Amino acid sequence: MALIAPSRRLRRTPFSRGVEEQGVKAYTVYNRMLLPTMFESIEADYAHLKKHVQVWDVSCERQVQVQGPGAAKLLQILTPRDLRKLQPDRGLYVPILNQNGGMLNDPVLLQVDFDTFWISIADSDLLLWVKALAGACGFDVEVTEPDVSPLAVQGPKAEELMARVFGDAVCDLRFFGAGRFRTRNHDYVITRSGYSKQGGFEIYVDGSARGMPLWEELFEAGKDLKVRAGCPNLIERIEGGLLSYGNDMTDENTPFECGLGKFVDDNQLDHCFGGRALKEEREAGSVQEVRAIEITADKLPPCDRAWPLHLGAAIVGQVTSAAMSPDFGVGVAIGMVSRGHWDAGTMLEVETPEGTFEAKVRESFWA
Ligand code: THG
Repeated sequence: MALIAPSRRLRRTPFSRGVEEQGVKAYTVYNRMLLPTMFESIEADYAHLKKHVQVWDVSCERQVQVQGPGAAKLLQILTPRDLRKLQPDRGLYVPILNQNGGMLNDPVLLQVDFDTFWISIADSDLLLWVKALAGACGFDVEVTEPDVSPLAVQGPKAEELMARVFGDAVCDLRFFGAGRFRTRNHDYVITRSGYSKQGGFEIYVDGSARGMPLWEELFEAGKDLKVRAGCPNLIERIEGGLLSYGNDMTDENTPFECGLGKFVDDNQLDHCFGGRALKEEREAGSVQEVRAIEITADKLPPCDRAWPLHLGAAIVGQVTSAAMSPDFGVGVAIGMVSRGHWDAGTMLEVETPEGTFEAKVRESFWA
């Protein structure tokens, strides 16, 4: 593929210099910002992530800050998840829906102060939607994009590295737990979360000027742990069933179709965007659902368009992300499959630009 031309529109991050010093080989664009996708190779990055610890520049997970007396009320109409579960010491994964119940984003929500919240967004312009809603409905809030850039520390040795920099107490965080931890005279919001299944943390770096010093501190502390710069890994996240907004779901899909029904609370459906559509879908059942798909192939092209799933002449779904898995020895994929064809074990065929392959619907890749 041709290069993507750098420009001011394609925002650099507080860590871009460090990422480039460590030899980033490919970037994608996410929220109009640079997101590394490869250092050594996707396969080598994958093997390292599963064994050691990596530091990821995920600044592109921009924060939509909602602050003010009306913040909690505004947030509750944005999502069908019951936000009474939200507390300063715990983040929540929250679907955000349009009027039809279509997914607008699938962010992580944090309460960083009494009336201050950060929505850590996936790749869609949620800032505009929240600003417009707040303004049009007269909520007493300010909606901004603060100078906050998440830095993820992921992999089996993430605890060891984080404890060295932030102290042992950081290891007491539970999954999606949040707290403030100090290094070099500054308290950072840190959560036990991140876009991998290898375990790890996310540091919300407030203030771009703190970026490179913290980056260097982490690499200095982790030398003997073989710490490397890394990034969300295509193979690992497909194996782990982590969905990618814009790839595996769009505003054409509901949270039920995306397997995110456990983040929909029925008692919220009268009060949030998309609630009515979700009630109807609960009654009628979904017409398609996201599934893990195993592909029998030796080689797969990049999945940069939807690949139709066939059962004979009929199209019964599409594959939306795919890669060859070194550990499983097959192609691993995520797709949407029509009702009647989504049971684990169902055999289909997937049509890629480089050939048609056998595709098997699976419960997941780890169970
Ligand atoms: N961290 C932060 N912000 C983010 C992401 C992140 N913004 C963009 C994107 N990732 C949002 N999407 C996801 C998708 C999955 C998860 C988090 C964010 C995730 N899911 C858990 C899982 O599937 O195992 C389940 C979460 C739960 O059970 O509550 O972690 O990664 N800051």
